[in-house]
Amino acid sequence: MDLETFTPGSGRLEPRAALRSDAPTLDLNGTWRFRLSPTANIPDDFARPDFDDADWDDLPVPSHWPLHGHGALAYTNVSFPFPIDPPHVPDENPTGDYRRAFDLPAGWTGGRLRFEGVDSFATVWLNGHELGFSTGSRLAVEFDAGPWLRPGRNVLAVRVHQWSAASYLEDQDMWWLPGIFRDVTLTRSTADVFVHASYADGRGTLSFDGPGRLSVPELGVADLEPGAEVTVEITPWTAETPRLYDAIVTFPEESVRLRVGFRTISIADGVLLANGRPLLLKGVNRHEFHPEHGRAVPYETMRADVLLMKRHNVNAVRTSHYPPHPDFLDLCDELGLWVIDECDLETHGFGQVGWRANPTDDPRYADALLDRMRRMVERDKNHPSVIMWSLGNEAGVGRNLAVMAGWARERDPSRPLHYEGDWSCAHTDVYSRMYASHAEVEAIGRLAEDPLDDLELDARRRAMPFLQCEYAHAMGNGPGGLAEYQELFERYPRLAGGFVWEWIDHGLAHPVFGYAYGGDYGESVHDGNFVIDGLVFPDRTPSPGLLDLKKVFEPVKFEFGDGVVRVVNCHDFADLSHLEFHASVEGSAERRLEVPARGGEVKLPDVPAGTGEQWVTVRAVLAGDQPWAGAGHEVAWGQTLLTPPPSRSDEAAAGAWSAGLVAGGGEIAAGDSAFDAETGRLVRLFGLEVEGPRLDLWRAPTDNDRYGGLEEKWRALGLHRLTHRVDAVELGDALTVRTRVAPAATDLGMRATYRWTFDGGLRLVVDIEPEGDWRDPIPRLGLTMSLPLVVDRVTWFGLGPGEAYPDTGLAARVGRWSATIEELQTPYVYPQENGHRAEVRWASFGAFKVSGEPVFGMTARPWSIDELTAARHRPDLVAGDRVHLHLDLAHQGIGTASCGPGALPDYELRAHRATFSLRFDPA
Ligand code: IPT
Repeated sequence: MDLETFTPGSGRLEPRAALRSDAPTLDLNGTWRFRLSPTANIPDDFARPDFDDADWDDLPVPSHWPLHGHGALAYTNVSFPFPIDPPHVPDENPTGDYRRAFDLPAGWTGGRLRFEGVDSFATVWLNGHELGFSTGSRLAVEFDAGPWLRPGRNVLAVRVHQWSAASYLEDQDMWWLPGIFRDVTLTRSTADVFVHASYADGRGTLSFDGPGRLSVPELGVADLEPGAEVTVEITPWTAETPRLYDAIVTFPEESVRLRVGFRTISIADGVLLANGRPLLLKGVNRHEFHPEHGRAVPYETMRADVLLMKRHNVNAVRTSHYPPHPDFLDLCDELGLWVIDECDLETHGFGQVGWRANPTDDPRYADALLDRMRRMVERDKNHPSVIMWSLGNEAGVGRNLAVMAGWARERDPSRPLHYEGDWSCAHTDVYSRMYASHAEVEAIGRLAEDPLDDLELDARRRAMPFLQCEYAHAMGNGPGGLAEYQELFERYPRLAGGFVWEWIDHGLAHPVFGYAYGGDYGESVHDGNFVIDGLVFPDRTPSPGLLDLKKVFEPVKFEFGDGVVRVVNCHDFADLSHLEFHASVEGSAERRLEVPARGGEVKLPDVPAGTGEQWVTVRAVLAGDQPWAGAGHEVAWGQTLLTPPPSRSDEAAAGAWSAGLVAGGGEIAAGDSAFDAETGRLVRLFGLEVEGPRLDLWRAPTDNDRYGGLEEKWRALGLHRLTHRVDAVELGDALTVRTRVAPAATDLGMRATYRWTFDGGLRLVVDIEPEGDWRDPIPRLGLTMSLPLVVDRVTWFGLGPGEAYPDTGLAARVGRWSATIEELQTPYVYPQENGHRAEVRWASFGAFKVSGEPVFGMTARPWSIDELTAARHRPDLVAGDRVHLHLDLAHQGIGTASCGPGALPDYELRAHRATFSLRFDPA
């Protein structure tokens, strides 16, 4: 087999739509016989029906063989894991041979063997006869089996090579996972149909191409002929209101069922419209992934993805970076998501060699690229959810894009074309970018972007809607900056929104590491944990980033005034009649608010004023069950302050400070608390042995700190190895401890003066004064202390229940929260700073309580920051016998610099003069 051919396949049938047909179909999934060879040059005698495969293994189909103990796993983002020398491939070319026998039902004649996805180069034999070969891993292919089928037992054999000339087209940022990873069927269906269902001026128009006759009983449409058009009274399809109509197309030999959604995508005055109204894409990029099955994703998992997205106010998906399993698109039609369907094309690794020999611009690859585009469009053309075709991802520029785009425009003028890799937008209908900063997005929103050299192209592009096909890289802790992007998307009509990178962490379940990432299987070339950058953890638990995204994407907004709330409907299409509204003050029962379907101002219920700080929370929940969530599911919420906390001066006045500090025996005692007389450090707190709070500037770098370059700067400064020098311990009415905190080998430092007073509780005021020329942001400004493991639950009043940093934690609300130490940890696959609770008024640790004056940031862990910094996988973190408590004044923002902009200037933490006060009281 010539693996270095540019030809995408041979012996294949014309691509056609994925359809539900009543034609007989045989499911060929299941257990196949399997043998893996390290090279491609082995005899193909295994394809003979009488070949003895007794010493082969069993392998499930669909699956990837490296996830079943055969061969090696590898992850790279951009880099090709073999030399760049198209169309050549390495001699080491894992080759999987598959065999399975099946019995043909009596009376069966003819049929097609259909493979929904084989990674990567597949040759197919039926009863020893070679049917052909195919490439294009994430695309369906069919071979005519008819002439070679025989009654009774048939033997199907498939040889799958991992590497071929086509591998240069499949350099997506993901695990390299060969195998027959999607369904295999033998079907007697041959039908193809292209349904056109549009919506304008309150009515739907329906027609179709292909032979057959189309009926939509619910609409009274019967036996429509190809090419004929009917106008019908319908409810249009939108992601918010995914109304589908059952249609049936009958042919002499079979009939197919499909679900028609009427909708029209258009662009007018540079604005993206659906059904004539502006469309704002609140999207995510979805790779197919399952921690055990890789891209062989079970149906229930696909469904779980769509449900999770819907429940987190996501309304759009980009199928990065290949067409998904066809069932996924059915789910998007049914449950309602706008989809950018992306072609299985990425040649990113050529970027590392200056895009030399890029297949995108190599005419010898033109057929292969066109083949991929055709197979995507033909397969997916009937989905109302699919609103744009994307030519691929990160494939540079070149002539073959024109070939793909030209064909697609002709075949399907109803859908705009997308491609990000060519900023001139020569072949697209929308201007798309990835990771553009807020400032650049703003400029584009104002139509004030830098012009292209080619003025004609510039004028074309300036008339296009803009979207960010990737933004807010959700790697590890973060992303920060979501609210600011959304604000821009909502402000400028040209901005059609975007797609957060990315949906899920691709961590593979691993017996030692918990979840594995690049390098964990000994790959020589890999991109580490760059594959762990999702909004959900590998087991699909939402990360704090997804909760923030839900908040930012809320389709209802609350604007509070004096005793009133204005409810603003931000849906693109729906009104508010599917929602119920409730208001409550913590501790009191919820009261129902009557909100008009179009929104408007309503009075907040009168609540008896309490003594302490009180907030009103208003929530919008589903009034009834929806297909994607049950009644009561919260869609949006808002809070407003009802009663402010007592002011600080009142508080100070309330407690009269007394000088109960007594020196003796090497200690300075304050009731059952005590300080070391030498160092002035707190050693006992209300009877608990503690290691006293002291100034700390370090945090375990986040992925954003790390890849964005801050960690390197911080380490160069030595912020991870601060020294503490005590200059004076002075005892008067207060205990004053004067210190200088600084790393070795620099003259930068901080003067930290701790002033303790005692009145039954302990009050601490820390004055911090930087010395020297601090240029870069610092990780953190706070105190670190540790205590014995007597504490296992923390109760606090402040933002919660989840973590929050200066530019994240939008999902956190003011309230009284409680969590165990374990629950306070966010289990990022790659350990890093996490779990910080913000704007804490007070926190109770069982034996004692800490109060802010007025607030502080709180993190409690069963391991130290150094241990967290050193850990590379979750199992590296082992709970010790102490609780490490961090009481913080400030943190550096999170940003999204692992790929994209860092924290916005407002969220940067600069070394500055500061005073920080806290109280410690016995429980
Ligand atoms: C961008 C890729 O399109 C995406 O697949 C992913 O790799 C992401 O980066 C990083 O996680 S391309 C990058 C050069 C901006």
